[in-house]
Amino acid sequence: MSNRTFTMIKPDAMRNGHAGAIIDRFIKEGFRIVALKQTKLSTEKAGEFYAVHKERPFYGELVEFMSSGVIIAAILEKENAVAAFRELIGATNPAQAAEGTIRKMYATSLGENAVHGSDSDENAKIEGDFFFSGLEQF
Ligand code: 3AN
Repeated sequence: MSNRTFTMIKPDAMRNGHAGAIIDRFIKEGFRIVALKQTKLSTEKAGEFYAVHKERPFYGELVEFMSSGVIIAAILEKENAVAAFRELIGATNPAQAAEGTIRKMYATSLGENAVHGSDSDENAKIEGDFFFSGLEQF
């Protein structure tokens, strides 16, 4: 069990002005910020990040959406971070997300669901290293 996870505030939440409230929620829920930056994915980089979903029918739509605007990428730390963070963000589909979760509050649809959260310790490390060098992780 690792104590780090990786997240992105997606282009929909950025456009809708929810970034500040979402970061505030991370901190209030006890996640420490290890690394954080605003950036924008090219379609090539978004395709690389989501390569595990290449065969899924929504891959093209996902890559197009994730490269459609700026995002905030962050590495967060808390005990049992991956599971704790997925609980905080809620189900992939906001219609099925529990009351009070970030996706319930800020996501608009299954495709545009406000935040990403790593699904395993292994992917948290891979995804964090995709965006941040060792010198940017404290
Ligand atoms: P999660 O982000 O909750 O781990 P995954 O890994 O199943 O969900 O999907 C990765 C991302 O792909 C989701 N965050 C969502 O933006 C998008 N996605 C998943 N399923 C669909 C779908 N049926 N249609 C459009 N986009 C989808």
